[in-house]
Amino acid sequence: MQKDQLQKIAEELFQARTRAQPVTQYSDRYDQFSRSDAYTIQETGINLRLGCDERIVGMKMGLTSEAKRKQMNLEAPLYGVLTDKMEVKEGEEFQMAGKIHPKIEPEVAFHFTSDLKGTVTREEVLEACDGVYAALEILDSRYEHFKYFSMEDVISDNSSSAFFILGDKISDFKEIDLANLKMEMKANGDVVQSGNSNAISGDPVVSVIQLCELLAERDQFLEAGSIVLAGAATPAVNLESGMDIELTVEKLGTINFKVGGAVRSGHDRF
Ligand code: 0L1
Ligand code: MG
Repeated sequence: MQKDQLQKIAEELFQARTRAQPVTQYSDRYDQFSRSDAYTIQETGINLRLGCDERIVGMKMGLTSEAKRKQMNLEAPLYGVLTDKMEVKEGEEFQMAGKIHPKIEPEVAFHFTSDLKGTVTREEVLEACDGVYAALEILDSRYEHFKYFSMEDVISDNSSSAFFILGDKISDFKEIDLANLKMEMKANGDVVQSGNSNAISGDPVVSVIQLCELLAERDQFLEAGSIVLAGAATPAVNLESGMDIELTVEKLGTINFKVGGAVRSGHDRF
């Protein structure tokens, strides 16, 4: 794809997000749309956000569970970028107004104090990490009907990343088996999803290893200071105004938050 086409798509997706007006999928409109083009669009879109006073705070891995890949009919893990404006603090009310069709999913997250570059081992990931969290990711695709035709569509759209919420930082995690934690998400007191952290790439640490490999393919690395959302253990659930969401991850704790406001009318929910 030409450089100006990549820039145009990044700008359209940026506006789709800020105006809460979804766009149609690009892989249907452009013949030559490579994975590398898609990550370049993602980076261009993040640069647009940095120009609006946002700051990169970390990365997300997505499509790390078979259930999620099936739900979205996509074939491989991908990554996106997190900025400071995407963080919703626990206890804050999340507003549906200005969002398109948000969904929520239960995750595990890490915080790193050293760089991680290229092929890294499980031990190196744990050595670089100073804390683990129960986490929630709020996805909000900028595409109509929350539908894609390809991985390239999703990657260009920062892998549907919209917001995230972290629980308490658990610094004493070395004795915890991160690959076998029960996870349960409730909405208004009812269990809406339950799973195990082993659904996240078999082990959330493996998801970080995969992220480092994907970054290395673009001559990039995971920087010290980053938060990483390792991926969801279950399919995502549509968010509705008035919901009280609660996530409990065994040994990592519980997160609660409330959903307020109204979603823009006229958008289809997936
Ligand atoms: O797993 C995820 O974080 C989602 C990545 C993109 C696919 C989707 O929009 O659900
Ligand atoms: Mg996710």
